[in-house]
Amino acid sequence: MFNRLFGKKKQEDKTEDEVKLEQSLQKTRSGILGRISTIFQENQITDQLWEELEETLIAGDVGLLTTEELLTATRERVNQENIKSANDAYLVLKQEMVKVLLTDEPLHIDEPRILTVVLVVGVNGSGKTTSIGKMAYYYKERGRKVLLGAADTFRAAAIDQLKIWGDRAGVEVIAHEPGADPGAVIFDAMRASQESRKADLLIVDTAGRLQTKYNLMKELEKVKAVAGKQVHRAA
Ligand SMILES: Nc1nc2c(ncn2[C@@H]2O[C@H](COP(=O)(O)OP(=O)(O)OP(=O)(O)O)[C@@H](O)[C@H]2O)c(=O)[nH]1
Ligand SMILES: [Mg+2]
Repeated sequence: MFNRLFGKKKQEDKTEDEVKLEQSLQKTRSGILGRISTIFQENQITDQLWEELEETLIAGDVGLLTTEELLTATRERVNQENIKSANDAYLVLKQEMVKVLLTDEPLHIDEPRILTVVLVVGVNGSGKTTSIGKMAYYYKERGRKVLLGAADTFRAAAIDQLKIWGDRAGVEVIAHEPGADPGAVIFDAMRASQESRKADLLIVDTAGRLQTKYNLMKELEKVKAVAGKQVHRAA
């Protein structure tokens, strides 16, 4: 489709809209999932495909161990299930990726009257704040006393974004100023949950980060430690 739309036209003959669309498609194709999809579109199931996949996963910060796990599991299934088409192999890879993301450990969230803290972490733009808004509404509707903690003090407007979700769900947000120490925010949010607000579910928003950013990961450890000191369980 990409080639059909753009391949035959010279760059200077393209309209402004066509150039914009082409640029957006390039962006998708250059992301890790786009690159993986291209590998499976352009190759048969050969050693070269697996090598390119390995390089792409590692270059995309998936991590050595997880890359090896994914490759081994996908290749084994492709062999065992006698899969011949690269497209089917791609579906197997996707299933194996989902398995890596799923965890066997359930969230211990359904124990009323015990303060449960959910620390929401993840890479930038992965839907943390939106999910917190949905969770706040879901649990409030089910009778929990929910409080939100705005520990994403890094991104401008993150606090306001969480407050909008808090208003929608009808739950209070404990926040400091932008740039404040996230550890201090969670400390106050914990205290408010246990004392003045008597909440039984505290959901804490954090700034998005890649797992490769050492200092930001250290900061999360500290935030988790602050929470862990004061509660029965921090998830
Ligand atoms: N289609 C779809 N879009 C979503 C979903 N969840 C979040 N989004 C959108 O994804 C974008 C990022 O969502 P956020 O909730 O701000 O993500 P975040 O992880 O808090 O982002 P950072 O705080 O910047 O790391 C927003 O435009 C959301 O509307 C979802 O389940 N489906
Ligand atoms: Mg956010």
